[in-house]
Amino acid sequence: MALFQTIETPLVTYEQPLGLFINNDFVKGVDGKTFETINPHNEKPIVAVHEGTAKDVDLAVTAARKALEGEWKHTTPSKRGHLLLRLADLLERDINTVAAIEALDNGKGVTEAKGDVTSSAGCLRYYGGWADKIFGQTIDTDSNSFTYTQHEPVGVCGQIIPWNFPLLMFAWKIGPAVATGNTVVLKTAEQTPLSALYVATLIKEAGFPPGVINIISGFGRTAGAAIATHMDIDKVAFTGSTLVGRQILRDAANSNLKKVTLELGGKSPNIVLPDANLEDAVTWVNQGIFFNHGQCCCAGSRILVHESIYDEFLALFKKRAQQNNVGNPFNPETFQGPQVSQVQYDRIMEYITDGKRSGAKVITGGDRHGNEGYYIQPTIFADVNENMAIVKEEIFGPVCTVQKFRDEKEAIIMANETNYGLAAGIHTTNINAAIRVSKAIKAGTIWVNNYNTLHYQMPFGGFKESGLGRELGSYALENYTEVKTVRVQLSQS
Ligand code: TXE
Repeated sequence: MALFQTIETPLVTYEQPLGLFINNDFVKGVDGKTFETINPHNEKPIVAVHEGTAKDVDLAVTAARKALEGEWKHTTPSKRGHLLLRLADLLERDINTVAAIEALDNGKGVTEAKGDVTSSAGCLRYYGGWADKIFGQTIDTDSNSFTYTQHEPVGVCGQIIPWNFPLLMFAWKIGPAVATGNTVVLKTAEQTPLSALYVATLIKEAGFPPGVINIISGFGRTAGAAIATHMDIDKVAFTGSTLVGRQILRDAANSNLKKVTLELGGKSPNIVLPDANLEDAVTWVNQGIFFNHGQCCCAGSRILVHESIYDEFLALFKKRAQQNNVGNPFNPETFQGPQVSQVQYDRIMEYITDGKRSGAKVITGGDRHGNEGYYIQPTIFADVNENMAIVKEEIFGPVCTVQKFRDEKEAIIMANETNYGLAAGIHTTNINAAIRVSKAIKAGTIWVNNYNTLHYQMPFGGFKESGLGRELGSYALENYTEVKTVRVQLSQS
């Protein structure tokens, strides 16, 4: 099978790389396997890409190790920064192509996809700026010695990303790793391999030395597991399900105790206090659950509303959800496209069926949208209780539950009644209540009077079973550096 193919989209026609990206070259997998990626809008194959397995991961790790010990080691921090800035510029130059690939492969609306490209470029620039601002400390212990710390790259980093934000997750992962002088073997999700392969051409064009960033298309149990268990990978960063996150931690422990960061699932509460500006709250609650078709780890899927405004809120929210533009990703007006895959579609529809069966009331939605593609109606459930699966488990689709609370204390108890702790929202005009409730909620990000407004300058990650460590912001740099302490005994003459 070829290594490139021309693909036509309603927005652009472009050359799609199909190979694995190792040592700045597109190559076939050692086992000669390929797999198809499906267009979720019409359920038809887009193209087949070459599949990486453990042998290809080995080759990529060898390339990454060689780069780490060779040219990359001698690339100055400023130059590393410039390469990231250059890559950001190239991404923006090709925004229409990259956004079209995301719309095609993932199903997100092309306008949202352009937002992802801009945000990815912003993230790469942000970390490009950090590259020459990484420093340690000098520590004065006594007059006979000189002690300092040095922040060194961890080494070869394995990075495993999901399909919900294929490009953005790629940028979040490579940005801090490359800025701090590491090299990378990144595995994309099997549902969405295309955008990262296109960006690989930009990596080469930007001038990154061979082996610094290697990209493997492949499956979790083969290529993913090969990364997690590899003896020559020094760190693994993973975004995905909590189930696989646990496996990665076990794999790291059973192999070479590589460093691990995990960004996992969530069941985040979005609380509307009685004094909230109701129209604004409805807008953000809608954005909180239905943005990216509900396929956000931080989605505000449990909506908690004070009993005094519950009926009014529910009526407004229903109206708002029904206005969400669901349809073809290539329509610039589309807010919600199809779910990413048949598997995800089936999983979400099972939750909807289970919710109905267990007695929850469908306020709006509750069915598929149209008769082709993995489309699901924006769905709101009310009259639920805390034992229902739709209240307890991550659905990862356009489905939420609305519950009543009596007072702030009860809202906090309900909000924390979960094994997850990724995010939460609070809607109120009372600053005291906002800060009081923020302090009481066990979650990594609290959005007050907004939701899902992630930014590359702000750390992001989970309490409890939502993960380990923080991505983004300056906090992410710590994941990618080892601190070395040097103590020098001074001669007295
Ligand atoms: O995730 P997986 P799936 C949640 C969400 C969703 C559910 C299942 O609830 O419904 O997970 O989605 C790779 N070793 N999230 O099945 O399997 C896999 O190839 C190493 C939340 O897609 O966790 C892909 O690259 N890697 C989430 C990545 O892990 C393995 C985003 C994610 O796939 C592996 C996605 C293994 N044994 C899903 N098995 C978030 N936090 O944003 C799989 N992978």
